Amino acid sequence: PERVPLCLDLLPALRGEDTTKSFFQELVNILLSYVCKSFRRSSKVLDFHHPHQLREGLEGFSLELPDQPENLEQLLVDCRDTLKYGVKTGHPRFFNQLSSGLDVIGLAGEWLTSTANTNMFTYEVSPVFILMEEILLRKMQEIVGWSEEEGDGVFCPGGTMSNLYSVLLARYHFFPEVKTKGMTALPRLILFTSAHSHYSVKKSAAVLGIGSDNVVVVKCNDRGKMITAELESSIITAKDQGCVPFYVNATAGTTVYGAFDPLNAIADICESHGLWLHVDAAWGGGLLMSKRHRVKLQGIERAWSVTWNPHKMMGAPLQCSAILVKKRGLLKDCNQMCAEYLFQTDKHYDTSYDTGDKTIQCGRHVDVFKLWLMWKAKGSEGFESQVNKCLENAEHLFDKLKQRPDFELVFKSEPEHSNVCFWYIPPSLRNMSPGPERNRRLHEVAPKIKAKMMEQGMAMIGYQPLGDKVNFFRCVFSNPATQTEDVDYLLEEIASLGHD
Ligand code: ABU
Repeated sequence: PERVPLCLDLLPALRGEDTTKSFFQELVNILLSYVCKSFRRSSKVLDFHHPHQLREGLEGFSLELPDQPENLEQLLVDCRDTLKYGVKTGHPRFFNQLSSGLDVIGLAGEWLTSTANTNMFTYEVSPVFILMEEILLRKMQEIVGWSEEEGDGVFCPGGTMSNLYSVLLARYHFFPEVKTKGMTALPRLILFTSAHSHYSVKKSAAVLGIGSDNVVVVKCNDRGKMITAELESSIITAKDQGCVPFYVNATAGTTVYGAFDPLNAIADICESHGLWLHVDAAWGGGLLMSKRHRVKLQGIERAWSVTWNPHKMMGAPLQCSAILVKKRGLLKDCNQMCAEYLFQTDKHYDTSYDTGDKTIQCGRHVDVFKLWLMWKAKGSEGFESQVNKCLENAEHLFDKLKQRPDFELVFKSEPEHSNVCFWYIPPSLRNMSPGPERNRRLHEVAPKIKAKMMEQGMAMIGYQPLGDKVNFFRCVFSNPATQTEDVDYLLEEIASLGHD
């Protein structure tokens, strides 16, 4: 009988081309079927199983690692099952995360990137990708509003890393001796960020040895925007206490409320106190692509550094995050270690293109090709329509919620980004007066609805408490596949699962 092929029969095996081709054809069929299903409303967003169920193995899908090789047919079944029990983040009814959607061109870019399997540290191994990164960074800097003489940056693994870079660079800018002497050579540094900002600012302070206690959390107004008077008084207090303020993070598009801090007012304060201004536009940066919405980021051009995640609002496949730095050369000065085995200075090309020494990584994944290809495919205008459409979905949801007596908005003002925050109020709570007992019961509503929703698998949305607000739903739109009919579906689904 004919032997079922094993991975040893694939290339580089002698005469392995045919086996490799048919293996890939089968794999492409699996992937294609998954892609098509992801967009089909009749298919589930997820087929949820508890960790112990998946761990124990479902219908022959075993996660255990064998001693003997499995054949290629089994590997294809494993590939199919891996997708089957995962979450279709490209599904039009996946509202759970800031990064969602399945961009077909972006996906093609990711496939090509994996096929090229190279490293972003030197021009010699990534000539085309290094130049694409330069072009993309320049384009993004131009969109931010920096002049041709300004601007540097790198793509790195996610918004948290981009924010970490910003704190690292700010500290180096004011205290270059930190690179060799460490924190012992420095005074007590203080940084400032708003109560609604991303937790990565505190994490950066912890990772960089500044300490999370030295992050001053500035109060926000009801809409989640930093109160600038509070920022100014916190800076003065820190100085009076003998500390050295050096950095302010302003958020353009907060994670939960989608709020935009007043960038110009914050920039004025930073200028008058000589502080580094970072704008975390991981989520809000995409709005720069829209003539209608970019006004919300007015003042971003005054930032010293900017985080912008195209894997969020622009729909690039994960991961795709940039840290943009106004001052040219700072990244290199701060991070360069001149490893001689990699960054030889006597190479036969312009070694300023060996950008690896600007980063805190050594090996670096190619995150740029998919975005470059998407930009080619859509043009800047394509991104603009995509962003506008997501915000229109948010406006639609907001209008619907205003009309319904069974839902309550967390804040009454129009959404600025695509975040819409709300409670579902079950019949048993509708006539209860506000107070601790109602809050206690309301806090339990969203987790219960979400659990049922995940068991059924037809939609997915996130919830959280925030400040004095008990658990509420946060709906976000970044998936161009989502239509208003999906928004309507979501509300009906929540109401039917939450009705008591
Ligand atoms: N800041 C990372 C994204 C968080 C979210 O998807 O909700």
